Amino acid sequence: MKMKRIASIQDISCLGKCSLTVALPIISAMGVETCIVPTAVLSTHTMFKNFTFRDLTEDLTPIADHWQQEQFRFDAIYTGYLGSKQQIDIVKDYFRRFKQADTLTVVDPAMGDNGKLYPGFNEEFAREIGTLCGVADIILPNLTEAAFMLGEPYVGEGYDEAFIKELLQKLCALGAKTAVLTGVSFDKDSIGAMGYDSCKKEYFSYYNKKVDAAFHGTGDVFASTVVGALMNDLSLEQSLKVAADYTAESIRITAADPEGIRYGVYFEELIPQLLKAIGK
Ligand code: PXL
Repeated sequence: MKMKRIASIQDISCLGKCSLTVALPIISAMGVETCIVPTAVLSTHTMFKNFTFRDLTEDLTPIADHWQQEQFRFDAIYTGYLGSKQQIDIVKDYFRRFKQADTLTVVDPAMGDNGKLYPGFNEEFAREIGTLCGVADIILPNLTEAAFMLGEPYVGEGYDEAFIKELLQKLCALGAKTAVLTGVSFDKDSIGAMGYDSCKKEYFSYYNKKVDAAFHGTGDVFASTVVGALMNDLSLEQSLKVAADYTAESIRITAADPEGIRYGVYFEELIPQLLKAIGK
């Protein structure tokens, strides 16, 4: 069987375990060729102080030009953390050039958490990311990103299922075919994801036990695993389960190590289990 090939467009944080340094190992391990389009090189992710930042915007269109000359095809295009409106416009151009009938576009609007945007982003940027979500097949925002994209107040707790369903409808109204909200929690013991397929008009969800710890890059672990699982022909619902279990277990083992790192999670150790979970 021909190996699937995807392109992932996001930054390289040299140390920090997020964006491409998560997408590349996870999706490759799942047996999918993972081409990368690095949008910037940072010495670390933005949780550290004094990180270096080299913007690669100028390289993005020449990369697309070359790929197009070579007539490369992609089974999916998956985008994460992006740095500017210009980069968002270029990603839309990648979609126009490389999206064929069977190419899945997955947008993780990685720009904030816990009610706040990451350093360097503002409300205008959030609305721009909303327009990128509008041209995607699947979007994977957390509650913070959803609120900023919709220009609504952030509600981080005390909400009910009807509230989440309404948010999902509004996210699909931006134009995305399917929206998945991550970090959804209706009680103190569980957390998970709820999605809405606007074509089938169906909701789906998956929850597991909440681990009382938060690490950078876990949204990227989750999104990368969803993409990898979908490319292994799992349904979106199955992919959410695999991704939620893998992310939760990565958080659990990291938090359990008192001497462990706190800037990312130990996703590497669990790759064998991840492959079992997708039947490899
Ligand atoms: O995981 C999201 C992410 C990606 N890339 C960079 C980041 C972050 C989160 O802070 O700083 C550079």
